[in-house]
Amino acid sequence: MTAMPAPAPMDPNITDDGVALVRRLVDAGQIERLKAAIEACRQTPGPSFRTLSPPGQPVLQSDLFRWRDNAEFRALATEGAVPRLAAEIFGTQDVVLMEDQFFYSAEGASTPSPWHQDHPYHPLEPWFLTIWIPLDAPPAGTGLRAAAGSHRGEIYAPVEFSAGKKTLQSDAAVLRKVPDIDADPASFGVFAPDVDPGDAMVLDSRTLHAAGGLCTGVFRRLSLRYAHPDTRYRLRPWPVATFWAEHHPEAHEGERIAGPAFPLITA
Ligand SMILES: O=C(O)CCC(=O)C(=O)O
Repeated sequence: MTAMPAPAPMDPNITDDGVALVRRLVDAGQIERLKAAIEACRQTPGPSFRTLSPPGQPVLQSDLFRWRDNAEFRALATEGAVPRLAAEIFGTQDVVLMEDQFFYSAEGASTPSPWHQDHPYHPLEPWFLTIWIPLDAPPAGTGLRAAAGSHRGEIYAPVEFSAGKKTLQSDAAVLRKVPDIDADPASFGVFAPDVDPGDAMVLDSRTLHAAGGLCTGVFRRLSLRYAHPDTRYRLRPWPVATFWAEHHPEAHEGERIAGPAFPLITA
């Protein structure tokens, strides 16, 4: 068994700040293949595909779980630098692949991904990781923004992203609403670095973040989510993402999530 290398130095730091920036995680050749993979997936939408923007507007679209039928997404999610980064952060040899998700903003799209935490969409504990990777240079002001340190605070209600078919199981209000971070970004310690295609922003699932906005060109990006191997179901009294009912309708409190739907990857 080979020892895990020490985590790469990161600034800010995922443990202290709940967000970190990693430069040049994905190379130019893989970026081009992933752009083609997004186009192929848009032509063959899966069950989780959504047009998030209102009808009649330049689109913001998203799909999840395409690692299952697309070789390029599978390679990114299960081999090489991305799962290795997740394993380094967890200090483990294996990680659970939860999901891959792409976001496609057409030129002229203006629908944002609103401020939210990834944690409350998932009936899981403990926290997990999102690795967000732009494939195009983000048009001005549309890159990922994260409220540093917010992973140590309250868990807020999940926010419905979609103007059409819903992504949440209901709109029951059980948790408090996300505060208006854009009204006073400095007081929330918002971290919004300039990023290049292939860089990665790494988020603790409890960190408040937002992205998107008016896109002066096509803007494609990916989020890969990984959990610690010992992650368990924690059934929620609030609505979670609709896909949980499809993937594991009989989940039991305390059961490990690693299994065929959420594979254990050796990084
Ligand atoms: O890129 C985006 O628009 C949103 C990404 C995001 O918030 C996420 O994957 O949780």
